[in-house]
Amino acid sequence: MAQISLSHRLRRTPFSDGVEAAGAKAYTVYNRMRLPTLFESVEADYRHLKSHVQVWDVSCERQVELRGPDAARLMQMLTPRDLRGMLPGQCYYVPIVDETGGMLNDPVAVKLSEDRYWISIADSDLLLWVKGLANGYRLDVLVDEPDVSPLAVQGPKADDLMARLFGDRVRDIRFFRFDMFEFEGRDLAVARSGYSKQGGFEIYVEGGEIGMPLWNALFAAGEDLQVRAGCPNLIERIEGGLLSYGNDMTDDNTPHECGLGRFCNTHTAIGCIGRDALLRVAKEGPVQQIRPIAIEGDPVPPCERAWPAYVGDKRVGQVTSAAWSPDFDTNVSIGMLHLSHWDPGTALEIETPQGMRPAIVRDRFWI
Ligand code: THG
Repeated sequence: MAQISLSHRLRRTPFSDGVEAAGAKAYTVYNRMRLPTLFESVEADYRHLKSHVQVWDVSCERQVELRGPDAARLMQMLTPRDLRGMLPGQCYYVPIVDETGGMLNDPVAVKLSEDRYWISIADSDLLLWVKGLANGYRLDVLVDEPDVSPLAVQGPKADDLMARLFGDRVRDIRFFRFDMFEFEGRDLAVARSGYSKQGGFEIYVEGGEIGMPLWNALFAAGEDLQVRAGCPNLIERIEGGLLSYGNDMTDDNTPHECGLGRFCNTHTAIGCIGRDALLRVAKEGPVQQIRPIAIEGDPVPPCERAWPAYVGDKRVGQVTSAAWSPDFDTNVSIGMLHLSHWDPGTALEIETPQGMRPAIVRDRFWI
């Protein structure tokens, strides 16, 4: 295929100089910002991520900041997850839904204080929806996109690398919690989270100027740990069942269809914009849902468009993410299947660009 042309509109990040020097071979565009997708090869990057430690420029996970007396009220309007128990220092994975109960985004919410949140967004223009609500409801809250760029440190040696830079206290951060750590005189939020199942941290880098100094300090500290530049890895995230907004789900899907029902408390999330719509559809239950699907045969090509799933002549769903897994010796994939055909063990045929492939619905992801 031809290349995608670069321009100022496809925003650089505070770490772009480091990413380029490290030899990124391909990028995608996410929230109008560059996100590297490949360094050595998807398989080599995968093996390294599962064995060592990587530093990821995930600046494209932009923050929507809510600040002011109505910040908590606005935050609860956005999501069917009950936020009453959320404390400063916690991160919550939160489905964001519109008035029909359709998914607008699946971000990580970060509670900085009682009147201040960051919403660390997936790839959709959530800022516009949130500003619209804040203004339409005349809420006393500031909504903007601050100069904050997440840098992820992921992999089995992430604790060791981070401890060298920030001290042993980073080891005490619990999953989906954050604490403040100093770097070059700045206080940065460091959370135990990230878009992989290998463990690790996300540093919310506030102030683009310290981006490259921090990047360089991580690589200097981790030479003997074989630290490398990396990025969210397609194979690893499918194995782990981490969903990708825009690929695996859109605003046509409810959180329940996405398998995110465990992050919804629709009955008690009073104030959520999509609450009534979700209560209506919850009565019936979803008629389609995300499922892990193993696709047999040789490695499949990248899933650039949804691949229809069939049982006989009947279309029963679609596959939206797929990759060859060296560790599981099969093609791992994520699909959306109709309830008549979503049971584990169901045999399907997937229409790939290389023809029909037999496939089997699994009972869980590959973790
Ligand atoms: N970190 C931060 N921001 C993000 C992402 C991230 N924004 C974009 C994108 N990723 C949002 N999507 C997800 C998807 C999955 C998870 C986080 C963000 C995730 N899920 C855990 C899981 O499924 O195992 C569990 C979450 C939980 O138990 O609460 O981590 O990665 N800052």
